[in-house]
Amino acid sequence: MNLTKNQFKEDYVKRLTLTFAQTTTEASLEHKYLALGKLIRDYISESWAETNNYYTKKKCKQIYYFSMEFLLGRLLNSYLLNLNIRDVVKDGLRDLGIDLDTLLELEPDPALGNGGLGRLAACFMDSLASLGFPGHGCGIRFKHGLFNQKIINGYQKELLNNWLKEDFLWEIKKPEKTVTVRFGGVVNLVNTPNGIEPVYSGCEEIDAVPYDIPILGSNMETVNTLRLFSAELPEEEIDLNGLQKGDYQKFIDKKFAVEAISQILYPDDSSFQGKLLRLKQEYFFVSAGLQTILKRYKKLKESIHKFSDFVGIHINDTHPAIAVGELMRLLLDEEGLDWDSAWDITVKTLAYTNHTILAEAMEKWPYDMFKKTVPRILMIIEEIDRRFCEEVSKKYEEDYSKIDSMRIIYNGEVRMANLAIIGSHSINGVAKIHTEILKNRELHDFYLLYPERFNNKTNGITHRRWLKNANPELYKLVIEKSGPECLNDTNKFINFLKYINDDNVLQTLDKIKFKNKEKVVAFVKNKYNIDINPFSIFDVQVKRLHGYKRQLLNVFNIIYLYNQLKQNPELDIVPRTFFFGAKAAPSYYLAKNIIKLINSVANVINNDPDIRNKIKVVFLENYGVSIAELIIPAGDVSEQISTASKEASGTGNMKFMMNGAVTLATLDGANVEIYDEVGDNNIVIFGLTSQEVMDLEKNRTYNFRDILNSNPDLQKILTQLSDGTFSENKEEFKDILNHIYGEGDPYFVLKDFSAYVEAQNKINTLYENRRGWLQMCLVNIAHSGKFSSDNSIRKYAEDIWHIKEVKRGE
Ligand code: B1H
Repeated sequence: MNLTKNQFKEDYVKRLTLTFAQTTTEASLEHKYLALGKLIRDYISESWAETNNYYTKKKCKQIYYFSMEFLLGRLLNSYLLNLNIRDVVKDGLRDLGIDLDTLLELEPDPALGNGGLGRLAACFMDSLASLGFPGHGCGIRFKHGLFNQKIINGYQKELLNNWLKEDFLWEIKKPEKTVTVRFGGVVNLVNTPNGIEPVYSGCEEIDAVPYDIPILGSNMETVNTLRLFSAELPEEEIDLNGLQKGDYQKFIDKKFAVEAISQILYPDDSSFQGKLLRLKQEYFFVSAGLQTILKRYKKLKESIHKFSDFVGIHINDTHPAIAVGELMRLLLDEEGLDWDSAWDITVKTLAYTNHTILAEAMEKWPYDMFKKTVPRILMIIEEIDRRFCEEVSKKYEEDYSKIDSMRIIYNGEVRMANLAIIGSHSINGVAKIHTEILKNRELHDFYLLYPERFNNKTNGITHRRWLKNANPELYKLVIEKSGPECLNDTNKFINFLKYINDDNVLQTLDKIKFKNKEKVVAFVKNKYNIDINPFSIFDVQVKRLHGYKRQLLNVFNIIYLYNQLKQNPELDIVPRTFFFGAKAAPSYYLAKNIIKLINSVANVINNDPDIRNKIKVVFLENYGVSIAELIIPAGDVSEQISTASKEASGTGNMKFMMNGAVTLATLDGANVEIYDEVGDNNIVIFGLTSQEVMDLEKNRTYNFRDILNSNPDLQKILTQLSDGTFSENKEEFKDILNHIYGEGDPYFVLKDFSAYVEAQNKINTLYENRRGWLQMCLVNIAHSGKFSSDNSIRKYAEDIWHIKEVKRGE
């Protein structure tokens, strides 16, 4: 937008005075921040209304991205950047004696997601709006987002996240758009003059109240909507009469049970718990979202048969897969369509992304629970299942194993992935290798049945948040050197390659990285009172804690290095700082035990004078989007070391690359594509391949003892886990020891250990050649443009959603 400094100052002072009846000198920091936020919201609002009107007027096809999680991160700085007024605002505030960066730190970080899946949804929202696509988000307004992690004596403690403690600046409550969601009860189908109709009795009705957040594109024109629903007790249920009689316990209990639906985000990443409340959450936002979409559609006055020409709905993993049943219900019961028409519309409207092949993450609801909670949806799903079996048996005749593997209801469970696949016209994986594994192995039978539905859409990240916002100096350098065409097309980052032999550019890269590292040094000193060396290699593994992500492999190498340095304090290595940031699901004991190990190892190493500060270990508490924005720009080495075949894509890998880190990786997920881009000389690859892992799993031929018996270094490390080296309590690391000795090292940590140590040595050697290292960083930055979520979204738009960019002027 066009805004002069003086205009901004005038607007700001006015906003502050009108809102808080204070001048800039009297106002608290909090009020200064809130006034700025409210002013920016004003600036956005006009375009927001215009965008919506335009979409309606032009009857643009609109996409709704249904996701349980949206891990947005702080929004104020993004809004400023996208409005292109950050500099004006910063200067204007400075004139008023206010520091913008201090205000930005006051914004709460809405943690409405667990990890990659939720962050991907947020990057996609940003890209949709920035490219000018009509695409919105639909999810839950969790009162409490992902827990805040506190490390106490090395253990993870979970604290309640209370991001809504103060008003959230960016949401607008829309009570008039409330819809009702129905749970439980009994449904009977009765014959009426209008045909068969469901009659409900004894169900519970809940209000879904929408809160809208504006998603502002960098094109300064599009403002899409992220609509999050909150569960409330309908007003008519608030029986004041009852309250007066003092009989309010029942009312309180009911209110509590209803509001529970949007109280808290389940903190599990990649594991399925089968909890009733979770099923209710899923149906709650899906039903509310679909009802809203249908209402809006009706205003277009188009035939319901054309629904999929105007609406596309994306199912982000199986969490919203119940949309298949709910859309059918709305079309059959509310719109009165026949089965075949309703089914045709449903399949054409829905598309599904699979994000994992981990068996423990697969959503399978107990049949009885499903029936009690959403009886009408179960009836419909049973009919979908019956028809599906009929269709498949025509094709495969008596091959029951095929039917059993694909049908929805099986063994007393409702399988949500099967439902999503059968009810969608498109099924995509999130990286090439992941999609291949889906097609050839996990979903092979479905692939044979519906080959045309399967496609790959490699994940991406928005460079606006992960470069422009998190590492502005590097962004400036890339744009300055690679040309203004990079502004709108990150594929042009490749022009940066021209500078591979330009010492000035390489030096500038070095300086920028160093400054970013110094910021982390100051943060770590201030927060943990640990001194770290900004000249050391910053080796970073930040992501959720999970066995398959193998933080354990990283720690084993650190212990190995420690042992080496103890034996030979003269050992010539480049100083290293190992950073970890990871939350563990509260009930995932192995993961929590690994956190304890990291902290115990850190404590020993950081305080051992023999080590002479050659290595340091830092655990960054409460890892989330805000910490990521600090640490990723400072990373030299990006640890992407999952057991091959297990990490569907990864997106942290892309963020590090874009910020000029060298990836140390297995050939898993999108690492494979990063490798293909940058080539052998600009990435360090090690370990088992996906095929090797899958073969070992299939043949059950892996025996960790074979590795252990021939590797004294590993024997020593495992002994140290129970001999008092890292904890006086010799039982301390029993979950980890059981993971190896009891479970047989399911993620091949021991198997890949030697290869990993070798790869780490290679990193050391490469880093010693400063110029060569900086050249590798440059190559990585230049190739990172390929992994922009803009590219991913363009492909979704073209292949799956069939929508075009909207230019309002036209
Ligand atoms: C991913 C999940 C996930 N895959 C269950 N699956 C959840 C599964 O609450 N739950 O029950 C929550 C999340 N998350 C991640 O998606 C993959 O592991 C990453 O490899 C991938 O990059 C990311 C985005 O596609």
